Amino acid sequence: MKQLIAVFGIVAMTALQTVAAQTGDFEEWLKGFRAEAMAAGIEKSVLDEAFAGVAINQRVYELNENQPEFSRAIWDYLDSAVSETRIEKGRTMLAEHRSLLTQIESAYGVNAEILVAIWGLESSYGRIMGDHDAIAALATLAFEGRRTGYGRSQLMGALKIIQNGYASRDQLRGSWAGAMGHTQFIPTTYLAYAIDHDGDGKRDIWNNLGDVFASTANYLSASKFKSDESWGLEVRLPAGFDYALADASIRKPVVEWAAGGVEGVRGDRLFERFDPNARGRLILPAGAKGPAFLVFGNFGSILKYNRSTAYALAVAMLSERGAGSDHSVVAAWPREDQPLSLEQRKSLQQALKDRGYDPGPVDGIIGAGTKAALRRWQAANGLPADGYASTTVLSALMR
Ligand SMILES: [Ca+2]
Repeated sequence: MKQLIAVFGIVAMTALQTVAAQTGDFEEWLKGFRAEAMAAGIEKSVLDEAFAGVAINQRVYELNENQPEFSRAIWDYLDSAVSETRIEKGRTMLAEHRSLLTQIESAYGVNAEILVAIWGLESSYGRIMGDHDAIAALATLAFEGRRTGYGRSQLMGALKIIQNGYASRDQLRGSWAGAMGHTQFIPTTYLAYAIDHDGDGKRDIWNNLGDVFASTANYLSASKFKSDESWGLEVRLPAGFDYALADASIRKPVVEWAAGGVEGVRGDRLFERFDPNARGRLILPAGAKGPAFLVFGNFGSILKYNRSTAYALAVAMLSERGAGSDHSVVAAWPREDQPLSLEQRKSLQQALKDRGYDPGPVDGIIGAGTKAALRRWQAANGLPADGYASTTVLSALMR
């Protein structure tokens, strides 16, 4: 017992010393940042109010340093993101706020169902908006770690929000990364796109649903979202399809996809649903063994909101379900084919390199270079060239 206390004492003291050292540095850093902010036009009174009592947020510091070893499979994400509970609640919210949403839909050209889907995903319809003090969280990110550039620009943005009187100092609460309100705007997005819908002088994305929906619609509209167009649909590919066509850089008119044998997964012909000249791209989020989707410009607008295919698909599915459809994804996800861990992704890149298919740097990031190298290796080995990095392809490569 005595020994345990002694050991615990040492650990505790080390931790305290680290915090003390960090706090000293933080105070020093904050002086420099304040000078910079004043040079950028932020008033001293705003800085005094904003930083009174602000210290490093240890929890934010740790979350920022934590690089996940495993990425989540898209089907696991979609199972929870597009749950029956969220669909039901979305339908209730659509009914409850119908007149406000219709007003905003006609003003901004963004469908009510899309707005409510984003609202449901970002904060579970306002239930979980994050309760971190945004100034402290952003100052922690700006001070040290992997996101100092992001932290600095967002902290400066938060100060401008206070100075302009859009929101009060104490209202600025949100996620550990500084995303705030019902639809999780970061400060620079807020400054550029937040709207005072009810005209009370505040852009209140924390309490006023008119401001929330109008701000979100305004942001999507700036990303070229169009309410009379579709996000896309799940499609069926013909036998012998050239998977090299499912590439982010290949965008073709509906007429060409249809001529190549692509059709709706429920047998619907593309012409009947879309403008034959609308340009779309094909995505295979889980490779050739999983579902395929033809996506249009609106899908790209949703991706600007959150740069994740899984997220954009969840918004698309939720919005369709909200609009009354009972469709879910038809083709089965390859649930046995797990995504790769960081180490496995590096092994895959190294194996491609060893076999003469240069994937670029061996960094565990599956980007365009790795996908292209993987496609070349798959094509040379008589496999569907989908460029999808999974456990199956890794073991085939290692053989
Ligand atoms: Ca307002």
